Amino acid sequence: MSDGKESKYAYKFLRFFKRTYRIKEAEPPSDIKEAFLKYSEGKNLMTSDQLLNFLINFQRESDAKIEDADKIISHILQTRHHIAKFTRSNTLTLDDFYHYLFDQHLNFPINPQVCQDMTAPLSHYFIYTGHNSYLTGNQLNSESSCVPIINALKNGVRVIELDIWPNSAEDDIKVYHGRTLTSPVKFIDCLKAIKEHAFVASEYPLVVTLEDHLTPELQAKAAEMITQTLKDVLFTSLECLEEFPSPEALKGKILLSTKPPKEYLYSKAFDEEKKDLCENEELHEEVIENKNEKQVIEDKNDIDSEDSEDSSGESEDTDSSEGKLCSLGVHKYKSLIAIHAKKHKGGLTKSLKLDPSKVERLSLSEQQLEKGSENHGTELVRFTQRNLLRIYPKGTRFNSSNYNPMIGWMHGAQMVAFNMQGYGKRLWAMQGLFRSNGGCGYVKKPDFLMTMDEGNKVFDPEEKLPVKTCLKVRVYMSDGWRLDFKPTHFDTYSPPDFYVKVHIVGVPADAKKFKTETLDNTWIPVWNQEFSFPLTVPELAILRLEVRDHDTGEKDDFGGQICLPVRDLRPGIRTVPLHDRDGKNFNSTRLLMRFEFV
Ligand SMILES: [Ca+2]
Ligand SMILES: [Ca+2]
Ligand SMILES: [Ca+2]
Repeated sequence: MSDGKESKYAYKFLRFFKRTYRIKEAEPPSDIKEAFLKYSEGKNLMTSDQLLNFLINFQRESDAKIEDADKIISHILQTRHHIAKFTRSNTLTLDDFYHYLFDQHLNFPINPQVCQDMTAPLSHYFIYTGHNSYLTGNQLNSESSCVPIINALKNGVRVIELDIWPNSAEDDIKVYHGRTLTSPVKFIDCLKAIKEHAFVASEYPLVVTLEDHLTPELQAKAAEMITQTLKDVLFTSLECLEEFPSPEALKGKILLSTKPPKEYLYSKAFDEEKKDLCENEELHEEVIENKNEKQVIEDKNDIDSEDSEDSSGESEDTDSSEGKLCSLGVHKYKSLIAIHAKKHKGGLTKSLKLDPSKVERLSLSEQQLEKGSENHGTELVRFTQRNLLRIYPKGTRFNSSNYNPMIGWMHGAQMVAFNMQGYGKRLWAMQGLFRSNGGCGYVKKPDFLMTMDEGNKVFDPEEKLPVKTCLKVRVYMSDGWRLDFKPTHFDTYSPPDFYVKVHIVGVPADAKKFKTETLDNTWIPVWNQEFSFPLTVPELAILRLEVRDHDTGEKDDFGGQICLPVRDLRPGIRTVPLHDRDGKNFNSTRLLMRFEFV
């Protein structure tokens, strides 16, 4: 990295001229020099005891052990000094020390382990949730495939959504985005992909939400496929759950979530008692509403009804005599549903009414939530203390874009469903939040969303909160670009002109944007600038970093990005790896930064 090396970069200039830019390796920032001097007690070499002292007191790694310091030193000596390790005892030079601090594999910015309590009910966590998980591209005519499902699972997503429909012969089940030109994929193939990859990134439970448009016959077939494919990893419960189990208790399990079918229609002979007037009325209403809904869709050619998980009008079209044959199958299908989805109708007050005898899942569109948050804020918070709330993108996001997740999170919504196949700052922020807690896909909700005061009052999202902590972020420098990019990648005739956007994505009171100055024509920019962020809800704050190359007369080029969960940031001097647009880690490109909570 350093050793006073100097290289040259030549750029062709106006065809005949060549302009040469020297690349001088940057010196360690003065903070690093000072820390070395202090902890090595003024010597040229730092021992492992001294390094340990630095880790504990400067980096605030309170549980660091002498073995950790020894390991760092021997790793650095092995990679940097092939001969010196035999001649020099276990100590670091200033340059070794700098090398260690600027190594993205040795000095990462967040805790890589699961570090939160995993024994609370599912409703206490934000869960990494995908929307239309089978789509490869846009919401209108892209292909459906198992590949995006597998990718999502590899990235730690814990809620997969499948829209299931009859095929044209009505003898098999396919997955696609209904009422659009998206091409289908077989349900059974999706189930197999899910089974195979469910726990590659996280051992905590996977929820599969089904948007069910099946006939009772095919629901029976679906039940068969599900039990055959998922077998013992499927979590089922005979009764409707009174409280959700914890992620810890559900490790290695898959839970199905959908609206239970109206099985009483087909099981008259088996279960006469279950049938009651009330339910009949509900069904009647539903038929009318479905008809209206279909009308609306035809009239407006609107696809926003995609998540009306009850929109299948099929059940009431089926003759009850032939229905009897599949009643057992439908019953079985119902018994596989661990998380019952609840229909949203008759206003939010009705949908958010609490039923102490059971817990359920409610789905709202981003617009329904936005509107609902205006005068149902505390009801939403109360509902999400025990029940699950899923928010989905509005249907007009044809290009698979995403929405502001903070509104959902501030109201306790566990499943803020995102289109995972694209990129953009919203998706990066979502990926950032779920880097927290070891990337296991479950992040504990802030305590204030889960508590009630003596007067039985819950948190009001409109309420102004006091500043809890202030995050100080220092951007020292960046390096590695020359190894990951061609000399002319950013500018044809000169090295890039980098600056860093330093944003906090968070609740409105916490959101803030800064950027460093632009440093012209250098592959190793040294900014050494500091920014302060007072935070009222650090649990939901995400540090968004993006490096761009400044250009005059055209749009600045994208360099690299990463979003980090503030509550998991490790204080001290840290190396922040940078990612491309799709979230793939560059091999060498990284930032050297410092984080402090004051
Ligand atoms: Ca450029
Ligand atoms: Ca330039
Ligand atoms: Ca430029």
